[in-house]
Amino acid sequence: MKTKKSKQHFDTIFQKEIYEGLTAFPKYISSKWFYDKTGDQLFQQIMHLPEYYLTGCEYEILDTHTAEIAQLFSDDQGFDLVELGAGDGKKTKVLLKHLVEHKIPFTYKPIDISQNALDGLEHDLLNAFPELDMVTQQGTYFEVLENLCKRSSERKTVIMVLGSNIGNLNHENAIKFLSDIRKCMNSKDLLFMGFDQKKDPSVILNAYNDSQGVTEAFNKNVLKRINTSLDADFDLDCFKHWPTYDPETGTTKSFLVSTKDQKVSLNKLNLEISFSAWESIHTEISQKYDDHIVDWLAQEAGLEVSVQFQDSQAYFTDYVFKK
Ligand code: AVI
Repeated sequence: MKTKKSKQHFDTIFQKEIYEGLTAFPKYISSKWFYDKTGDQLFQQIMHLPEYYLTGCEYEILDTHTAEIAQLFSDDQGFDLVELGAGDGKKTKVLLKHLVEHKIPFTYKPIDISQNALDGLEHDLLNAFPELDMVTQQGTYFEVLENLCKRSSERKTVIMVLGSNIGNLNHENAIKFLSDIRKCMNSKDLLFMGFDQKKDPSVILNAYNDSQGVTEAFNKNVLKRINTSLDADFDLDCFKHWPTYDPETGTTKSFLVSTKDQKVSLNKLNLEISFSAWESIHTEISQKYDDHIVDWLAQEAGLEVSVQFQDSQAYFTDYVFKK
């Protein structure tokens, strides 16, 4: 067994990143690896948890301000509604219903990394709205933006990113993500994006530490994924799910904390990792925002906030950005 970073060969980015993260100090794993089939299902469950207010708040925004939002998006020549990370599309459905019922010309273009999610979404939406003009695309944000940049049509495009997905990026990467989007936007295009807001720290902490333990299972699922894909032997019972929230920075961080001295073998990587008792693996950030932070991020990325919509508790804000 090798424990040092000697010349390693990796077959996949997953292997490379898991190797790098678990041999670093302090240890880390990117939350993008949460989303295998089980991870997708657990996240669907999280969105229905009473403590996970984000989904309900954003639904309220879309439901309350549907007509206003539809008006903002509309264009005489019709428009393309590109949704990044569409998932099951539950929240978008209210808006789609309004657009279809009011015969506003548009094409819905949901994009997701998971073909499974897209198939389910297509089936569900075409059942509900047979007249919906819909083109699904499977891919990463990066691939999607590349295609968007290459488009030749002058048709207005509205890019939608719901659910505060941007919160899983640190500020540097969030600015890069926003800049990448801006580079693909024409003058009449809009970006509609959800940002979870700073609020009572206990409300935030509970959202990442639900009483049914679904978020714990979601966090630990990444170890299960490593066990399966990399022939590893993580004992999930010997790690504790530990979310934190820092009200100064607005950053929620999730960790997996080793409850004892232990060694874990990742046979496919020919690697043995040692954990000291109470050593952590940082697995996720879920950034919380206020208007100042969002204005700053937008400015850094060359964007401008034109309108914003908030739920009745001021927990969540959807911002509309233009170039
Ligand atoms: C997808 N993302 C915005 C979720 C969040 O709130 O950071 C993922 C999640 N992690 C734990 N619970 C939900």
